[in-house]
Parts: sequence; structure tokens; C-alpha cells
Amino acid sequence: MRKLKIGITCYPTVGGSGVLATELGKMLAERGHEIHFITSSMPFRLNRMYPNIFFHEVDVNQYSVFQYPPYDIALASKIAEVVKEQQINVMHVHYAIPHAVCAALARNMSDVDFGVVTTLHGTDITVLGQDSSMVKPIKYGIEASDIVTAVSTALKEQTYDLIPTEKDIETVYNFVDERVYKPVDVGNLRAQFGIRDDEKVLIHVSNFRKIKNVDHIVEAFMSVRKEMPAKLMLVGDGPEMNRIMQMVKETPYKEDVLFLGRQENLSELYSMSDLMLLLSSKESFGLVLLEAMACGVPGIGTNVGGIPEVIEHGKTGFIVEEGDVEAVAKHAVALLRDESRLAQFKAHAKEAVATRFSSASIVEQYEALYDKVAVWH
Ligand code: GMT
Repeated sequence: MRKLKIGITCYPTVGGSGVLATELGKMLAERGHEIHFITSSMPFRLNRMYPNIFFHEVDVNQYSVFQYPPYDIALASKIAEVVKEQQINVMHVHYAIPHAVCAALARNMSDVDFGVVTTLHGTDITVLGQDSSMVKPIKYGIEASDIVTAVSTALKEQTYDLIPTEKDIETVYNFVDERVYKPVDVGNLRAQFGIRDDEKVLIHVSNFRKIKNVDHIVEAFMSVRKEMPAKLMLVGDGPEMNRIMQMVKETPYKEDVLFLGRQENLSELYSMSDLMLLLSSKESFGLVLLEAMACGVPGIGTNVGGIPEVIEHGKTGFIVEEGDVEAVAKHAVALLRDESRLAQFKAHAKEAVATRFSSASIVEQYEALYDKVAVWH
């Protein structure tokens, strides 16, 4: 495989698409490619020095005459500048809106050519695609890209439902770094969190947006808790947090719900857990499910978006209809009470990460796509 100079643009703050883009950049760098992040701030997972990873900050000036800072124009200009200076072969942009459109603008402005790969992550299609004023810009961003990928087949199909385009879209699943996400020894962490040996641990990790249905998670947990000793760990923060805290306060098992806020060392928290819950109303993939599975934690998820492509019903977890909290509780109690079945599910979850979602094979899929569209200077 030829070594490439790859530019990556994503939203660098906490969120699945930023995590995926950063992890991909790190793995590509380890495989000898030169990586240039062109983002508004340092991607948060870029937490150590890599000799072949560079960061180019998009400077968004606040001009007093403009009501809104021109991020998109500043990004397009920066992409054009970096591509020329660094002789970038291919840009990989995450999100059709605004990033694919910015890459197209950069290509028009620039006097050197480069390939463009766009990855659709979900919100750019499932939310913006519902807004009629956004359909044409999304279509434009998709069609101006050389190659478009979606993180699940469900997202690909939703894109065709919402956006009138003939463009070929390839499914390339999310992955995790298996060296980080693996079962780890947690010492006496369970005891430090006040979790007794006879208690099972359920976990939910998200940005607490309304679409994550954290209230359904709390309701399902309360039904589980009525049946058996258990704790619920809620990890993350976001707009729904206050409402959820209020809701939990009014329940009989409020002491059994642990609010952990945003956390860095997720593999430790997953390693303490027995079951992951992701009951979203929209979810193009559910990267947190894969993180948990890599640590040997099966999941219960809704029959929504890409979740059924991640969880194999009856093998690595269960799929339930959105809002059916009693089905969640029923599956959870049955599985958590049956130690040998739980052990099987845990093993299958790890195996799925190593086979269907192996980072090496997914990074190779991206490399093959870059190789097809790379422009050599
Ligand atoms: O889930 C979120 O709220 C964050 C969002 C994002 O744009 O970063 O995540 C999306 O991309 C992830 C990485 O591909 C997927 O695993 C998430 O399922 C997807 N979120 C939604 O579709 C709601």
C-alpha cells in the first residue's frame, strides 16, 4: 500500500463521529501514512505525540459586522491552504453538512487537486435531511465527493430515502482500538463505587440528548431492580441530565443509580459492567455499544437505525422496540440471572468485535478507498 498524505476534518469535540475520525487518524499514522487534522480545535482523543500526525487549526474570526462567525468558509480556505502546502493526496471529511460542502468549495478554490472521501455519521442525514432547505446542500456535498461511506447499511438506506441521489454509498462500520477497549483489571473499583459482589451492573454512556431516551433506561432499570440487586451507571452529560436526575430522585431505588458524568477511562467502567443499554430513537451505529462489547459487555438496544447491525439478537444482546421498557427489563433479568448464558453472551460480544468489526479490516477498507481517489502531485 502506498503511503498517503491524508487530511481529516471532523467536529473535534466529544461525540462518536469525532472519536471515530481521531481513532482512524491514529491508526492510519501507525500504518505509516501522514495525517493532517484540519479542525477547529485539537481532537480530544489526540492525547499524545505522534511524529506523523499534524494539527492545523481552523481559525474562525468573530467580525463585528457579521452576526455569525464564518466557520464553513474559514474551513474551506484552510483545507485549500493545507492541501497545497502539504501536498495532501486525499481529504477524509466526516459529515456531509458542512464538511463535504467545505471540501467541495476548497477543491474549487484550490489550484491543486485532491481526492475527497465523505463519511456520513447520522445527524447530518437523519436530522438535517428532514429539513427541506438542507436536502439540496446535502445532495451537493454527497455528489461532490469522490467516495461516500455510511457507518451502517441502515444509514445508507435512510440517506437514499431522504436525499434524491444516485451516488453509490458504501457501508464502512465503526471500529474501536482493541488495545484500549478490552476487559481490564479494575481492582477494587466496584467496592469504591459502593457496588456489592451480589449486584449486577448496567451501564449507559451517551451525550444525554433527548434522542438517547435516558428516561427509558431509568424506567427499565427500576423494573430490573425490583427483581434483583443491581446498580445503574449513567456516564456522560448533556441537555437531558437535569430532567433525568429529577426523575431518579423520585424513584425508590435512587441510591442504586450512579451519575458519573463525563469519563475518560471507559474501559474500566465497561469492565465493571454486565450489560449496556442503548435505547435511542435515532442511532446510525452506536459506537458505545461496540466499546462495551470489546470489553466483554453485551447490550440491549432499540430496533432503530444501525443498532440491529451491531447487536446480534439472542447472541451478543437483545433488540427491543423503542419504548418497550418492559421487554428491556425482561431480557435483562433473564440474562443477568443466568450466569452461564451471560458468560456466553460476553464471549460472543468480544468475538464480534474481533471479527465483524475488527479495526484492522475497517482501517484497510478506508485505505483501499483512499487509494482509489488519491491525487498524486
Ligand atoms: O450520537 C451522538 O449524539 C453523536 C453522533 C456524532 O455525530 O458524533 O454520533 C453519530 O456518529 C457515531 C459515529 O459514527 C455513531 O456511532 C452514532 O450512532 C451517531 N449518532 C446518531 O446517529 C444519533
